[in-house]
Amino acid sequence: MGTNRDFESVDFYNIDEILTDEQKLIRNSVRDFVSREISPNIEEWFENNHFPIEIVKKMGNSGIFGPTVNEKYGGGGLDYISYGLIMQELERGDSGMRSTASVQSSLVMYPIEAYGSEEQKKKYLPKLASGEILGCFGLTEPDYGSDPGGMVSKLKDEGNYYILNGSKMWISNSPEADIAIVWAKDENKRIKGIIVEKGMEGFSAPKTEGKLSLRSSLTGELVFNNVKIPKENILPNKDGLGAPLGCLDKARYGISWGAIGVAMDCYDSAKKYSLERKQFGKPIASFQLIQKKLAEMLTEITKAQLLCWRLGKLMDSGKAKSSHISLAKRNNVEIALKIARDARQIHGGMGITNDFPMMRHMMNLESVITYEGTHDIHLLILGNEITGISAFS
Ligand code: TGC
Ligand code: FAD
Repeated sequence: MGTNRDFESVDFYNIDEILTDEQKLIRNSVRDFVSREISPNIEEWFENNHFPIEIVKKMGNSGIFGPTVNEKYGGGGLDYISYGLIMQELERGDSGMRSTASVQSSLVMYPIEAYGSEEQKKKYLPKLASGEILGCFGLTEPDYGSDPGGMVSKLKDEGNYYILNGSKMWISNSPEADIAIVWAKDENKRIKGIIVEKGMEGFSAPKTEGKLSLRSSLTGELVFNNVKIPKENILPNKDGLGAPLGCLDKARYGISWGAIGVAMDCYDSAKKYSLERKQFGKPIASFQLIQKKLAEMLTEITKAQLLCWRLGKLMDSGKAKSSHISLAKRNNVEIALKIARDARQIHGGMGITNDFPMMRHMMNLESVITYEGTHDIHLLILGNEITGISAFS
């Protein structure tokens, strides 16, 4: 019982039959990694607001970083369903752990591979893949969260180099990151991607304190005070708001799968608890209201699994639209949050303790439903897709 119980996966529609042997192998190896390296420690890390920096190398050694990145740069060269399954398993362990991997793979390695020069790819990707270095992604600013296009961080061309000024807020991994992919406007108001390295003069990354969510993940600011940026640190192959938003698509896709991991963990715990816990002389699992909750959880998990599998196929064939990804991120995080709440109720008073994972998952999901585009922003992205009318401008 509890966070460390033997986890049993949910596969009501035999989805394993449509996964390849390689995909199942990858999923099972990350599942073992989580059971070995994360689940035994996560409640303590969460309680102490501790990010275990040593997990970065362990994840790197286990092939968790850059699964879709080309093998010649140290990536896994895998398909998007494999990537999704990795995220599902990690987030079953903890959303903060999945966050670390999402940022490294989708928000740091992806832009370097997709928009970087050959030199940048060779310099950074193998080290990011192995976990030798950790990255972060700076888009959000204190006054520009849902509306990143309004950002005021500035890049000024000084001939042989650029000067970067501004600040970023709510940045996952930032206090420990060796490099930051930062988005700022040049003098033509065009958004550019910049690789900022730890130790550059005028650059600091203070930790954000007082978080009641994602407590095993580090969050901080990025502050740039006349930071001198060599010209070779600019990502040359894409600029404009579409560049950072393209990275977000990959991370949002991973979150869609990750949320299923949380939902499965809560469902598994609730099912087992309800079969063991007796009230009125019988297991609480025999009461219709408990069965209703469990049946609804299973239904939503199964729908979410099918949604993600199909979305993965669309990603692999290059046909996934941003709005497809918004639908999945929005739906799956919402159902995971409801399942976490219902599972907590099934555990009664015990459900509020850290003997069980639901409260931690619930608190984490309050960040997940906010970052990478809030729940309502994804709804409006879908509204735009349906009507052709943007509610933003
Ligand atoms: P809009 O006019 O719609 O678009 C501007 C340009 O971007 C293009 N575009 C996209 N390109 C690629 N992927 C997407 N998803 C795209 N969405 C839009 C678009 O075609 C256009 O291109 P062009 O060439 O015509 O200029 O932009 P808008 O200013 O109206 O804003 C649209 C909106 C609100 C949907 C967008 O800004 C948005 O998604 N806001 C939410 C911000 C957000 O998600 N921030 C996340 C920060 S990172 C983070 O949270 C990491 S947490 C990680 C972790 O720990 O796991
Ligand atoms: P706001 O944009 O101020 O939104 C506040 C409320 O207003 C929300 O409910 C929102 O839905 C609503 N709202 C805003 N605009 C509209 C509209 N047009 N119509 C209707 N409602 C609207 N960012 C990064 O760049 N990198 C990171 O690594 C990163 N990690 C994060 C980690 C954590 C733990 C958290 C909490 C956030 C992280 N973020 C990161 C930032 C995250 O992406 C933003 O918090 C998010 O995009 C929302 O921005 P905001 O917090 O400024 O909220």
